Amino acid sequence: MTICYIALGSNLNQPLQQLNAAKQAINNLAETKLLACSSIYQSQALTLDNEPQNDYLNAVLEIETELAAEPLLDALLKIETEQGRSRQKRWGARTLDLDILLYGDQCIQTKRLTVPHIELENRKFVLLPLFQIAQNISIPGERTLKELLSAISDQKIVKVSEFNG
Ligand code: ROI
Repeated sequence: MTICYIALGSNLNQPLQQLNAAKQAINNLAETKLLACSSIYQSQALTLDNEPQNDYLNAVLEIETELAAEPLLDALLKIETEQGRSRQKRWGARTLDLDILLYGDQCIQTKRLTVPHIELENRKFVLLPLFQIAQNISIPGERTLKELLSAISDQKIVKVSEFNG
């Protein structure tokens, strides 16, 4: 059994429903148990080119799974596809984004997967919900979550609701 943290994000096609449906789908994955979920947070889109995008809703789930990292990635990609995500441009608006943030204490570097997630330390919309459910976690090769969070305090993010769906 491995404890993993999954980030969820959506800014298209009723983001709240997208996150709720994704949570259910993750909860229903084989050999996987949902242990905890953060609240739901809203933030402005972080973009490369400042092209306007809808605000995002983001959350983080803690799961315990028997799936290895790549099969877990496949399962998450399947959920994204089933919820109507088309492969758009990088940094573009999206129906549903599911990212493996952490997979136990492993560092993984394959063609398809980088864990810890490569942008983890730059994104308050990931760090804040992660911190809510995993205050004391250590990130392989990184500083503590608290230190990472204080380094990026300029990104505005608000808690909008509990993640009950
Ligand atoms: N911006 C925010 N606020 N939340 C996201 O989940 C998110 N996801 C993305 C990009 C386009 C980088 N911006 C985001 O993929």
